[in-house]
Amino acid sequence: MSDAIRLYEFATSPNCQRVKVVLEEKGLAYETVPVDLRKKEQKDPEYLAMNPHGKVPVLVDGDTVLYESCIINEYLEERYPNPSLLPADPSARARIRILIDYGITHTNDSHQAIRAEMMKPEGERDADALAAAKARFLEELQPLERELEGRDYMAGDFSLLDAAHLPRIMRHVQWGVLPDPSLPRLDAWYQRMTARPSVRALG
Ligand SMILES: N[C@@H](CCC(=O)N[C@@H](CS)C(=O)NCC(=O)O)C(=O)O
Repeated sequence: MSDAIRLYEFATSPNCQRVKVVLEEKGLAYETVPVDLRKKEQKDPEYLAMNPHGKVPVLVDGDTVLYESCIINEYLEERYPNPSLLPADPSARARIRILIDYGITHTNDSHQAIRAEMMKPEGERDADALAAAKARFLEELQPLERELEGRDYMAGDFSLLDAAHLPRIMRHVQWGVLPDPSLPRLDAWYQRMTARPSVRALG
């Protein structure tokens, strides 16, 4: 195997896409190693030796073996600071981390409830449960909508914050949950994001 950065991924995994966007934005040379989640390859002993949680992604950079997508992205930012995807000011960085945590952690229950319904065949979905989860999810996106007031990206310039949120938002666009009239700035942001080469590279 070459010395290039390796990303162990399942191509449609949002957690992998989050890292891929950052690798692309930074113009880093990397190769992807497919891990077939359907075959449970993420639970193979050799894979568990890299990530004891048995999940994708894993990033290997020389002797460094990392898991957890947001932590991988922080590593990439520190190891390869140009172009920078975090502002210099520690307060602004902390604010970005709060919003990353908010978007991923605090919208997770409603996201998972929508996902659970969308994974069912259409005729078997619980319409009431789906509607309730959608309403909650849309409401929980309002803080991100507010961040976008007068801004092209969530922290002004494109940052790890946008990369963190893109994959989940993308899923909800595919499911028809988004766009929603209550979140017009988020829709404009999404259009901007999907025009970026790093996002187009996701395929
Ligand atoms: N917090 C982890 C979550 C990773 C995760 O849940 N990955 C999913 C795919 S999106 C996975 O590997 N699922 C397979 C499994 O849990 O067995 C991260 O951000 O990297």
